[in-house]
Amino acid sequence: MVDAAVLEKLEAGFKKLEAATDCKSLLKKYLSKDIFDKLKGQKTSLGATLLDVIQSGVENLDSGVGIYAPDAEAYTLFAPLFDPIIEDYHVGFKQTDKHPNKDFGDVSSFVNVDPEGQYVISTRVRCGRSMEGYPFNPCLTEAQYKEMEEKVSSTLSSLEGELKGTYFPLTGMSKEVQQKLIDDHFLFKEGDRFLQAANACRYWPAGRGIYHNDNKTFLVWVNEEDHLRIISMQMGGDLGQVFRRLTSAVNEIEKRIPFSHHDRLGFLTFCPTNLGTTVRASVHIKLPKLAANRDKLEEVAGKYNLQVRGTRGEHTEAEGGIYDISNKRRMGLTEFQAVKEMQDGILELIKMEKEM
Ligand code: ADP
Ligand code: CIR
Repeated sequence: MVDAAVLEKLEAGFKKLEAATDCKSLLKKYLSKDIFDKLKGQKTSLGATLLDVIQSGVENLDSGVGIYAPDAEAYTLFAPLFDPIIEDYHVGFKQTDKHPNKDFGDVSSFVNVDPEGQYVISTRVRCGRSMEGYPFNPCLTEAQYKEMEEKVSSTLSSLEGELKGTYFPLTGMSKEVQQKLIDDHFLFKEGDRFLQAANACRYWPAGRGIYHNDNKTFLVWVNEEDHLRIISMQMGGDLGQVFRRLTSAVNEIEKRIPFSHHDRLGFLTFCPTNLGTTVRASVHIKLPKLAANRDKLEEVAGKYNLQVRGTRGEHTEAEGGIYDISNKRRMGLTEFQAVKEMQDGILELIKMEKEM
């Protein structure tokens, strides 16, 4: 049984969403009264409710999506809400569709998207992974956060060659070092209100940290939004080199840590936008002519299934005309296809900019 206090919050949240006529989130779009009534009394075996799923989007009416999965079971139990949102975000991944098996494809077919270095400042590809046997943020205990951090950092310490690096826990890191890592785009920001409202920042900074190699081209975020975010990045537009480094890192880490995988949804993540491949391949790019109007840029990018973000990531503004442009879809296509979609779209945008 769901507590009376939780039910009361749920009813108030639903009313708030109903009244928010200018709210554009997918939560608002798909949480009908029927679905709400069907799901409000449900509880996962770890005790998570619909409130855990929707509270971020209720508190932040400017959310693009607005929901998170407190544990793996939530994707099944609350499927009447998750499934249409997944289908909408991942552009046509239907409720009867099955995400394909992992396939990095022929990584040598990726190119430098800007060999003359005129537009692209840097390139990054990341993927997310959840550790088997652990729920997501709102259901984790402080002891679990620390245990996971220990498992991940000790595993990463066995990596060699280009992937060899050091783990830096957030606990004890000076504010200066932390801010420099954030400003240089290597570390997650602190105090994300969407994550906070989703109950994803409890016990912060316990169990959180970053691993990176010396030149910060290979990085792993530990226990931020997802258990692991595996990242490859470097200056310039050499997507081939960036993706090759990522695939070799993921292959190495997968040999050592078992990850949560769902037969239909692919790799499981806290946010439904990251399911499936979990891959976000992005460039930091300057397109002064195309970007003279951000709405226009977003419209053109949308045609290629690309998403435009600000310089410091999601929900930020562009600084100095630098945009973060990445593949939007992560489900219903392979890792290779997700990165290819980004490569093809960026090559088109650069071509358009040149012709303007
Ligand atoms: P995520 O990649 O996990 O979805 P964000 O949108 O919050 O998360 O971005 C995380 C960080 O990665 C931010 O500091 C952002 O500026 C940085 N970033 C993303 N793409 C690039 C890129 N191509 N080059 C450099 N930094 C990047
Ligand atoms: C939102 O709904 O805006 C936040 N919860 C973040 C969603 C993830 N964004 C995305 O487009 N990948």
